[in-house]
Amino acid sequence: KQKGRDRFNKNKYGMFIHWGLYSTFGGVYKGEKMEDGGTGPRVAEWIMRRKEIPRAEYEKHAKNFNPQKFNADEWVAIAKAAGMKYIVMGSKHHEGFAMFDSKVSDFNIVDATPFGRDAIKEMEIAAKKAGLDFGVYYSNALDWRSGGDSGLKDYGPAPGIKARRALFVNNFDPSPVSYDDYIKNKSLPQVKELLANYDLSQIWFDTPIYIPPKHSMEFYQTVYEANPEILVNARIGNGFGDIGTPGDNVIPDKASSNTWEGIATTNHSWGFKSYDTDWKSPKETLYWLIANVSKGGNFLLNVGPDSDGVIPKESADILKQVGQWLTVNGEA
Ligand code: JFZ
Repeated sequence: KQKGRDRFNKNKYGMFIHWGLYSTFGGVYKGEKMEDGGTGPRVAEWIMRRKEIPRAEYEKHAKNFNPQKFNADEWVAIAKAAGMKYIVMGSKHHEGFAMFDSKVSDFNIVDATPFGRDAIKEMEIAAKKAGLDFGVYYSNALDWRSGGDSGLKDYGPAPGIKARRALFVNNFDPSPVSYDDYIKNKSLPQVKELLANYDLSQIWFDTPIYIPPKHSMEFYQTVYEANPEILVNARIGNGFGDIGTPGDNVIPDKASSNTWEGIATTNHSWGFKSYDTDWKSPKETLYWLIANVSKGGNFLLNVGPDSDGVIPKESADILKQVGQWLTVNGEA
């Protein structure tokens, strides 16, 4: 993996994109915000779990997903102006909705929405055209729509994980399949689709709460066999992975020569949260970038486009101002 690793380490600064069906809610369900009742994280992409929206009800919202202002070249231009060298875009979050053309499940952006376009393909093309590396986030371990019970009953917590994370489970409306069936029939096949149909520099797996080592191993092997230079992050679970993550919005104390990537949000949510206007200033953002990069890591900074397909102007402006600083100081 030396080539992939060298490329990743040289890139240093990237754009994380959280965009999905959850973006149509903007953190509000039936007039109630994330903060009004419920348990679990208050980040907007968690609305299904936090408001305990049944799957049959949740899927109806795909009809509302019609981001007519989405323009991949514009998003890539923002990343470029920010001085970023790569993009990691959400291809399926815990809600189970694929943002790409999937034959494995029709709960996807092409088949289930009036929009009908493959957002991952458009972004892959635009990124490549601009000379940026392109990777995807894929929630392999958690899927509240078709992920069984997230592995809780079948396997229990993965080694080293505390059991109190029961809130990761869709116990409000469990899907009838077993965890093994979900991995075999949806999660792994969709990862194979991504590997076959898109040219990826990395895959960002997530939330290895109950996934057993044998399945983490299967994902690692699947990516490796498709292309050994594609890096996967440590959240593939159970000690596998090429890229370490210190934690969400965490800067490590010490420098390290390992391959790692700090991640942070521009406000307090990954997915679009209509009422969160508490943006990190350009100075604060620059601090995050320098704090991570000076310690030998990469920095992946998130934006949460809205359901029209627009990256909130405030965050785009902040990113561009940081980019200007990089240009003036000869780093971009
Ligand atoms: C996960 C997701 O649940 C969240 O929605 C978002 O996509 C984020 C990037 O990743 O959240 C996590 C996962 C792991 C930790 C914290 C939040 N962790 O290990 O500290």
